[in-house]
Amino acid sequence: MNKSGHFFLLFFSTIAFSSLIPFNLIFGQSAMINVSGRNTALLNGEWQVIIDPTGIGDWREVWKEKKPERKTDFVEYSFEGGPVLNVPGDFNSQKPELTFYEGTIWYKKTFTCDLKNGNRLFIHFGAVNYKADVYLNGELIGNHEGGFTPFQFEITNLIQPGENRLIVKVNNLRLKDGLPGLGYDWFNYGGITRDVHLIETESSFIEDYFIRLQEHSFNEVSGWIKINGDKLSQNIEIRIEDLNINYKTRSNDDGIAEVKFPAKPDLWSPENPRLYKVIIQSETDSLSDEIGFRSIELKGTKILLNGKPVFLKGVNIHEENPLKGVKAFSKEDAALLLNWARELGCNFVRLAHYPHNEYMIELAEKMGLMVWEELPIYQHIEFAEPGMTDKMDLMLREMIRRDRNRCNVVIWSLSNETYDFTPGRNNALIELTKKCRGLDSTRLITSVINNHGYNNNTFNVWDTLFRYFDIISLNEYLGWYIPWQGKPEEVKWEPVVDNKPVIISEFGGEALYGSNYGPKDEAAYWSEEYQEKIYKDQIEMFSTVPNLSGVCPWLLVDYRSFGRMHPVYQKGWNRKGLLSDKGEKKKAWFVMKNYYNKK
Ligand code: GCB
Repeated sequence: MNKSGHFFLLFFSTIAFSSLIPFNLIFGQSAMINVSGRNTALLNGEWQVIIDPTGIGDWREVWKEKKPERKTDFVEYSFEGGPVLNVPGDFNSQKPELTFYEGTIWYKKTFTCDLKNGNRLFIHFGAVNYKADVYLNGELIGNHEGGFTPFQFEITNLIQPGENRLIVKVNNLRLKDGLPGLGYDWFNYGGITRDVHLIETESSFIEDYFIRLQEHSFNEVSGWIKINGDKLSQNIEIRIEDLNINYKTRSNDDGIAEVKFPAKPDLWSPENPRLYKVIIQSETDSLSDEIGFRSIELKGTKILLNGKPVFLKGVNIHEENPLKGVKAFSKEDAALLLNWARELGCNFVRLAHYPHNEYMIELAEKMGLMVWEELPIYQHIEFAEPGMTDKMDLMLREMIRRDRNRCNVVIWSLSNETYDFTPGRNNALIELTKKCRGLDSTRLITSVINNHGYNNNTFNVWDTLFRYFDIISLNEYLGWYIPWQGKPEEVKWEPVVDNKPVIISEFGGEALYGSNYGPKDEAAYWSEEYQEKIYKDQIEMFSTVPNLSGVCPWLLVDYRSFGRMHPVYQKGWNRKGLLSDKGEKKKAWFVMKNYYNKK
């Protein structure tokens, strides 16, 4: 089948498929799940690159890799003899001249591939920040927008014997209609930032599944499995040896198999992060996963984990390894960040402000850390820009699809600190919330609010969008951006914030580790004592918050952000970490740890 015919079919079958199935089974254009459990080859390592600050590579058609043919010819670009960059990894930290770079870099990798007759081949990117145009053997095969979610292209009919040339145009320019948009308080690490895999499958394979505890039950597992390919209807078995389960089901003509069977698993929790080896076997494919079973739900103003009230002892984390000053992407990076969180006494982490790499989620699950996962719908997003809601929907589907089988993900957060005066904002977020619930009703949903006032020591949450979410998540910086107006333990709340649980999703202030420059009771000297006092006051204030169900300091460790320009105290780092960028513990760390130990 030729290429255009192939894509037409894919597009057509998606449309036909969606009209046949209920909304909560719409799958979008996203990548297949459980990559590590499949037959893969990694394309990580050194890639040749062309740095293209003016963007002229499109005009020169870099993907064609033209070569001089006559004696008088010359070509003004070449991958040969040029620099190389490591994949996965951000490009900014790999070469000094790329530190501040926002623009295009062309990446090239060659590979050979012996595809078994009748099998299919996909190229899968864990994430590319921000836009990717992917070319194979001189042809554009597709593109993707969004820096934190996976995507793939089928290349079964596009590979050739011998060497194949893969070229990816990566562009990390911030965009007015991007997600996130033009302004954000973290480092815009560009590049092929996560693993790249070739995935070989049978002609029909298990593309996706959702296996979890049935809501409101501890004795039943339910979900579905989706087959992709020419043999959609298949006998499928689910085996969980440790539970003596050998369940049989069958996919229908759309490739969907229903899953429902009794089981009495040990429930996953921070105290007992029990995972079960689950084998899914169809007639043509077999996959293994480690799945945990738990319930997370609301009862009035309480969050219940496995039926019991739980207080979320959290911390905010950006996807950055501060010790190396790089975007975090590896198992080792995940271990560094999550071990710190555990040392602080957390049972919960807010992975801000975009979906982090899979290693973070998987390791957190093994360590017993509940996760808040978030979309990069941040502050001044232009909701009314054409195509914006489609981008948001797609990113939502990509995020949920990748991680819905990870039981430690207990909260989907759809946005952070958007503004009620932005045209289209309320409607867009209300619709997104409905879609999220349609895709996954087994988790709690929130969006972070910081449209509130503070007068006469009274906190007034006037942005009532929270009525649409399960949890009211509030960012407040009393004691840092907003001076206290009375005793912290006497703060009043108006209106009494509904009958929902509240999480203080951000609070804190900046301190430079070891700062000894000026008076300790003045903010302008970034002292550890000033930050420590903010934490002590905040803890006093927590007792005044109605329905408080969790807190999340901003944040675990200092992180790079070029908007933080003070030449003595910041030097391009947001210093709100409880740890310095070298991992040193600031005084506030001990205040927070002590609070969590007693909680
Ligand atoms: C916020 C944002 C977070 C910022 C933080 C700060 O409200 O949600 O992304 O980085 O404040 O440090 O000011």
